[in-house]
Amino acid sequence: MTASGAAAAWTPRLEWSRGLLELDAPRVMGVLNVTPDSFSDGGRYLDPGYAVEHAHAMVEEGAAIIDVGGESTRPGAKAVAADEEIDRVLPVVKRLVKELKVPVSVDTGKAEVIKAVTDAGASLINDVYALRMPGALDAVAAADCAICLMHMQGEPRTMQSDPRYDNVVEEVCEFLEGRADACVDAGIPPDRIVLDPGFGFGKSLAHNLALLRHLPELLDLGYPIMVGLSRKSSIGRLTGVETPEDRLAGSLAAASLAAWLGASLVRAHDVAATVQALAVIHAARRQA
Ligand code: HH2
Repeated sequence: MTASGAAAAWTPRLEWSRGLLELDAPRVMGVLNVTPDSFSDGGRYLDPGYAVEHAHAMVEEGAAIIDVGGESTRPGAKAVAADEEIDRVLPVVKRLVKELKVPVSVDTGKAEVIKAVTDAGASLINDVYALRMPGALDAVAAADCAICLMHMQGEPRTMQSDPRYDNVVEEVCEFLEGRADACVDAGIPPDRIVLDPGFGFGKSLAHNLALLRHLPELLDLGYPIMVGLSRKSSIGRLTGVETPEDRLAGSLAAASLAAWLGASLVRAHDVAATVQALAVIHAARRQA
């Protein structure tokens, strides 16, 4: 499989008015879930002290951005009210914005949470609903931040019950293009937008594999691409490894393939190992 020519000719970057993330090489977004029920690190970083310590450790390991989540989106997860989500993430975001040398992202789709964390200095909103929740688009347009728009079919509680597409790659591209257009129409500059096909979000294993193989078609939309495959159940199904924490080798293979095909950001739990794998892929891509 060849590295995407489009990606080689174009150097993606992500900007917002107080900052810039150069994406001239694939970067790692470190996952920090301050939730009791996330599928792989749930309950571990509910204490803000542990959460901040883990964020520092991920930055030491080479994370270019830290993504703080206060509500699990795993299939069947329970919804969390906005004020509870704010109570979970805001103390952590405030400390990370002050203490870290890398930008802070928040994984949320709720307008109230977006406003609270961007007022506190979060640089990126990572929204698995792609700004479709009430008020979310306006909240990002009014804030000084970048936005990751992710594709999801259905909603977390039911999304894996029977996902169906006529052509998953075309439909995901169309959806993401539409959401990016909505952002631009709302006044969000295009260089603040990153797109994510949403692996595991209303997708079967076959859908996930098709999206991975066809990642260069998403790149043709003209925005940097982020992927989140780390420890996910599709890696478990392909490898037969049941425990999410034990899926490192499979996660690295998937991250490497995505980076080879042009992904600029890889959302990962195992930062040091992912940074190492992407360094090799980047060197090989430069040669190509
Ligand atoms: N995956 C998860 C959460 N947020 N955001 C983007 N952009 N892309 C993803 O693939 C993605 C995401 C699920 O992983 P995790 O945060 O580890 O689990 P949980 O949702 O259970 O907290």
